[in-house]
Amino acid sequence: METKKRVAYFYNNEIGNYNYGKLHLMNPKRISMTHSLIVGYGVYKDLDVYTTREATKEEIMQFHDQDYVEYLSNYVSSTKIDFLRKNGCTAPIIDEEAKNDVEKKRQYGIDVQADCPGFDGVYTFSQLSTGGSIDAAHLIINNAADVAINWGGGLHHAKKGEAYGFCYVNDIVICILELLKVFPRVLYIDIDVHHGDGVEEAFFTTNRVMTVSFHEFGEDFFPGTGGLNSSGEGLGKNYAVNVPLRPGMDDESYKQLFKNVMNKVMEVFRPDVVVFQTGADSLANDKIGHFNLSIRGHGECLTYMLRFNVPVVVLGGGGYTIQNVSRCWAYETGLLVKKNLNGPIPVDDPFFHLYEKQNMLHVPIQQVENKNSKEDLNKIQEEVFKQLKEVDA
Ligand code: ZLS
Ligand code: CA
Ligand code: ZN
Repeated sequence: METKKRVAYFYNNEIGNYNYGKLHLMNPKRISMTHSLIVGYGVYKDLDVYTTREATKEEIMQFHDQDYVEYLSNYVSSTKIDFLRKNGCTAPIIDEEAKNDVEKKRQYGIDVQADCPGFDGVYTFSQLSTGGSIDAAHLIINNAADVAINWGGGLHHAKKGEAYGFCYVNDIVICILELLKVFPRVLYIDIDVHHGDGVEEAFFTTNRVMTVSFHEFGEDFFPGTGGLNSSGEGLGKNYAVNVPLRPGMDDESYKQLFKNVMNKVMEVFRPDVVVFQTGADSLANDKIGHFNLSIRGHGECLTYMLRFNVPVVVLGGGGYTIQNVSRCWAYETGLLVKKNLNGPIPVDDPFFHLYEKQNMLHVPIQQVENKNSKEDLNKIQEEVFKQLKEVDA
């Protein structure tokens, strides 16, 4: 018998106001859009709602290098400096010199033209993303929730001393480090269309964390790591699981593979807690990813993990067709409180204009070619099972 779960939800109104830059694909507004739908569909009242706080420097330095964190926290964009100067500010601006140091920017992965621009408030944005993931972990630790959601988290690429792939602070690694203070074994699941490289790397040599990432792989798809035989080292041998896939994955093949793999993982690893990164760039019609999942298919992967009666931290991640991201995460918040959301977007939603072309929660998807043949998928599953046979947790 499945019992009713206590579901906690972290949100801060500020997070949607940060801006990676006009041309960038990562848009924090999708977090506010998700929140509006959660309120509009009435899911809100079934959640324990918490306001997300900013993670402290000390918390962030549990994973990241001090010099990198100092650099990020002092970051002031050139446009902001120009603005301040134009308005007669003569005071020294803390890291003006450092920030204009091209060498330092390169070292820390900050580049305005590229994936990780320095933008106004980049550090506070990262603190908010991370604060939610830490407090989600604490609620689970204190047995105050069975499921704890932070849609502002899930930034899986950030490295110890470097921003990478739209991610500056790895809230997931820090969340898992908190959980490891209490729980012997943590399972990390990543259904973002990209490989969860930062999290995998952080726990590559330990058998206390198993990382499992499903991702698009090949033809130079970012980040290029996460091949079938990257499986951990030392004590961590076999505790990194990768499921590299070609474009066009559809609901049926993805769900089947996901369930088969996760069932085996639960059997051999028996985690005390699950951290689930639910990047929505694996949905159909994403601006970066090339999978073809429906919102219902994506959601079924998440709810599949509830049956094991292990507490779950649910985090966001990628997702670049922002109307579909908010639809997906609002729908999944509903699923977690046993509500099957559907129907039109509430007309009084403050972002209603963004959905006007297609005003339903669930949107139809076109059939595209699945570049993964049945044989490919069987082969991958077989390889993963072979690896999991070697796990003796
Ligand atoms: O997993 O593919 C790359 C690296 C590049 C190509 C793009 N150029 C700008 C840099 C060098 C090889 N990067 C990926 C990163 C994807 C990060 C996914 C994060 C996550 O979902 C978790 C949150 C990438 N794919 C697409 C782009 N970058 C990209 C496309 C278009 C633009 C505009 C804004 C910025 C620069 C121009 C950008 C990035
Ligand atoms: Ca992934
Ligand atoms: Zn992604």
